[in-house]
Amino acid sequence: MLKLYHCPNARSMRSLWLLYELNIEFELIEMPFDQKYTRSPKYLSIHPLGRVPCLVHDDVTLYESGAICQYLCEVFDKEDKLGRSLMHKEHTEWLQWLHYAETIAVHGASLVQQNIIIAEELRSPVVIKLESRRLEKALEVLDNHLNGRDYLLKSGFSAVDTSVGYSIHMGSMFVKISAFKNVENYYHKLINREAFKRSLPKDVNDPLAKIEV
Ligand SMILES: N[C@@H](CCC(=O)N[C@@H](CS)C(=O)NCC(=O)O)C(=O)O
Repeated sequence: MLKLYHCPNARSMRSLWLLYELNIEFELIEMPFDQKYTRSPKYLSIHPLGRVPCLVHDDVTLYESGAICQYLCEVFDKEDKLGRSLMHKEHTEWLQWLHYAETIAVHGASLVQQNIIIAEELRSPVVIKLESRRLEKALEVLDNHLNGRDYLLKSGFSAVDTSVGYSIHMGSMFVKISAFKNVENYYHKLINREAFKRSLPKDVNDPLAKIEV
């Protein structure tokens, strides 16, 4: 049994996108991004912080999107089509980008808090400016890396493109990615993938969206 707990547009989109890229069967538990669901006693008994993503595979429970990415590749991608296992020459580079995805995403998450979640009177223009600048810096490094490359790794598309791709997707709500031409071209390649499109939010009122926590 393979199950993914997911909220639309949240970091769990990384795991969902990757599951679609891997083309394996799984059960999707989609919840609205609402503490009524994410902090329900039932969900807290699965993920003690009540966040997403959370992946349950038989007796394994994982709740870090980076770990989920690595685990899914190790278990379901023995031929290293999307993963780059220990002996692969791109393994260390793959790992670096897997975690760099969070270096970008933490600033996006902070900007979600500042611009959307917290009450207007509690928002800080200084924090917004600082986090936007740090996000841009992280994108600048990525832009330099992508010079002359189609994807993060020379060998082509891999699972770490879903991790970093989601971070750009999130960051693009707050900074202009058109300022980073290589990032912009890369992002457009990623968002045209069928698996990415399938991971985009559906209407949570959709009767197919399964809510059971
Ligand atoms: N480092 C974790 C971060 C998980 C995380 O913070 N997820 C956010 C959504 S992007 C969440 O569930 N927030 C809900 C909350 O904090 O209540 C990962 O990459 O999985």
